[in-house]
Amino acid sequence: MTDFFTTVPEPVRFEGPESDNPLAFRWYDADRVVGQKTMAEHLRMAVCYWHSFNWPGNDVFGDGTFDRPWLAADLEPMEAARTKMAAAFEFFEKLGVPYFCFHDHDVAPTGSSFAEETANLNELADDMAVHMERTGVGLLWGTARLFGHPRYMAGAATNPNPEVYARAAAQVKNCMDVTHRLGGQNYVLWGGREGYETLLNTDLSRELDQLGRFLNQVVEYKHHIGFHGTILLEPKPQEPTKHQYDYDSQSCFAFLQRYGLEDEVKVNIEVNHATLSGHDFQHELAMAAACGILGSVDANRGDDRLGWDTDQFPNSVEEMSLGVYEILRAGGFTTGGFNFDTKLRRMSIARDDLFHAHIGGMDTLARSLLVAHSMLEDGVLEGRRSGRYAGWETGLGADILHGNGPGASLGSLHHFVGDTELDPAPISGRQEELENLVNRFIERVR
Ligand code: XLS
Ligand code: NI
Ligand code: NI
Repeated sequence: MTDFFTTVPEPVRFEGPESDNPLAFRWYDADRVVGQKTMAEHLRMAVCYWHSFNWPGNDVFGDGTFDRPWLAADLEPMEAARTKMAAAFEFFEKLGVPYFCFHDHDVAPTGSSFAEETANLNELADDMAVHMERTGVGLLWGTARLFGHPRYMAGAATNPNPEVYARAAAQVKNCMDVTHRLGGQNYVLWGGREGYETLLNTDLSRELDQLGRFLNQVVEYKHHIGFHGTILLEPKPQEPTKHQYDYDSQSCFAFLQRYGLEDEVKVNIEVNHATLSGHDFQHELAMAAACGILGSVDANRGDDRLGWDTDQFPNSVEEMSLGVYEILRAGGFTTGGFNFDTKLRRMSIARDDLFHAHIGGMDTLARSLLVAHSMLEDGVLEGRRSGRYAGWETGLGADILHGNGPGASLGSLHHFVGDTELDPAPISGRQEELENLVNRFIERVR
């Protein structure tokens, strides 16, 4: 273990809600059993390599502010990558988080040729395997960075030049191989450049076909190497491009169906991407679950006043409780989990700020799990929901669904309404009462 995070000498421990120790968990008690599983098993939380260890704290107007010595320009790149990795695993281990996630280029320098890029990644993957073995930290997912290099400025799979497609495919193959080798639970594709800046130079129909072809090749390769993880698309409506094809869960589902992949690929829902697409986090999860493609989550939060991906740490128990509720209703995660795709604010430059941020996020999710579980156990919300649709189970509703009796056609329904002088009475949706109920669960959870 290195000693980069010297101000946090001990692993972070659970001390309970009454604790005032800022470096202790107040809600996340990894082994606490909630329903059928422990908190750790339900939440399957991960730290992301990129924002936490690879981002120097720069923004479009200013330079890096963070203390990340391994990012200094004059270091030997492989040595710097090893130092970064040691600090990252020191952090994962002290935080007690079960998983991490990475992009190929976060962990390995790209070098000056494809051969060098491949060799670097494979060599550093060997080092990662050793760290993983030593710490017991697992890989939630790997992904290839297909949006940073200038060659990808006009897209990777959707580039007008097939040579760029080929280069991206080769990079993804490398990254899938490494993800597979490290026991990754999923493989993610976020199409940061798979969209357009202007329709004046874009052939939408071709680009969608290219993206469909690419994803089919990814799925074929997954089966070819016997990777048992899940392939995940990460929806985002825009940023960096004006429009991204994987706009939201519902458009991803339509895309997957069009290219015959709806049983092969799921989605990785990011809170801030949901809000950028004009939806609640809860909506994106519920829609993905309804379409049978709910895979994993990038946990973070946006800022209501800002129209970009601020990637702040989640801190709203209400927002997360509604999200976890949808996940539990759908049966919980299988290969998925909660990855903190989160960035410190640029002024949070102390080394232990990374601990405070993740502890807050993990506690928020743990408390939200307790709320969501208690709402589901109690059954009051589910009872109210199913009660609203009771009419579809028998009689007229069942006849409509199955094409029987008065439900057979528009004509027979016309007769039925005429004969019975049907005049259904509206029933209250009781939204405010339900919202109060959710608040009651939040208040009571312990
Ligand atoms: C960017 C995305 C990115 C993906 C991984 O907005 O959230 O970080 O999660 O490429
Ligand atoms: Ni993300
Ligand atoms: Ni994002």
